[in-house]
Amino acid sequence: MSVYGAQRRDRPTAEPAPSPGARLRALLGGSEPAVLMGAHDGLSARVAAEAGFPALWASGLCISTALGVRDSDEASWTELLEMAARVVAASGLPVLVDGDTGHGNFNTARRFTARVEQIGGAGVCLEDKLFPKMNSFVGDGHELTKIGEFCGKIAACRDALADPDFVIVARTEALIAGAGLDEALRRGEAYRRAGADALFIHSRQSTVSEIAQFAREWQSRLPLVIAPTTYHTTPMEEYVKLGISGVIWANQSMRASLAAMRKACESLRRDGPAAVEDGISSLEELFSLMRYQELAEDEKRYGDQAPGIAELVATRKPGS
Ligand code: SPV
Ligand code: MG
Repeated sequence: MSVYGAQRRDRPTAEPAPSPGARLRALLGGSEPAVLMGAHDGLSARVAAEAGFPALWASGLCISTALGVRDSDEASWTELLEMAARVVAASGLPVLVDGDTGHGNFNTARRFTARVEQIGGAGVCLEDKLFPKMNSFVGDGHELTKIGEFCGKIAACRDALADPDFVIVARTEALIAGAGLDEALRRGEAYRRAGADALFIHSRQSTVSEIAQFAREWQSRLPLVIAPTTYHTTPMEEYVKLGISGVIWANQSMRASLAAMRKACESLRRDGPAAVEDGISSLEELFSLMRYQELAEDEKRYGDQAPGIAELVATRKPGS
């Protein structure tokens, strides 16, 4: 894949490529849980793709962090979308974009969702909290939106899409808000009926138990997606047993880079560059990840010193 995201030269032309939505849908319909790696910019997206993840989560928390703001609608939705577009383009993978609450009402939600489709996203995830939202791990004041209002958002988003395979994930924060299992189930069912393709059930407990309870009651009415940030010790086999369809490693990449940047900055300030050199990526690694070699090859093909370029320019028909 080129740095431009599209498989410019290596894509066979005979069959149209499946849409990003179709690719994500297929992953969520697989026999094993699909793992969606969290990404927050072009670099983290490329690193995740290189590591072999099949799909990405464009995390609102991590994009906000990368922008230097809090995950409480401090970034505008166009700022978040711009970063999500970088995640899509840099990875070439199906990307589920965190749409938070839809950034307002049904109208902002559908505008955002339509734009996610236009930038090549595979799906959007909307959560049933009030705007402005606060990250689910911060504080206790997580107020839920009315069920009817959230169903209207889902329906409006569905109607704003061109690709029927684009994935709408409804996320209930009922367990985060302390509203209980029955409320979470009631909301999940309403969102299913409103047209959601998958349900994200979120928990911040340190064990998987409330997710397990939910999954047993839910009985695969829609694919279930989870983000095991606090219950991270649960083995993947448990999710297989529970019939979970998607597992999101939402913020580990950002937290890894935060820890590494802090360590490097502290050591550089204290001991100078020689102290960190062995523990950081070489420039060669960076150039290889970003395919600088490809640019050199393109220079030979398209640059003004390229052997046949004068003839090509003289003979090529416009648009060919
Ligand atoms: C995010 O990554 O922005 C999420 C997941 O929404 S969490 O932070 O776990 O709520
Ligand atoms: Mg989020």
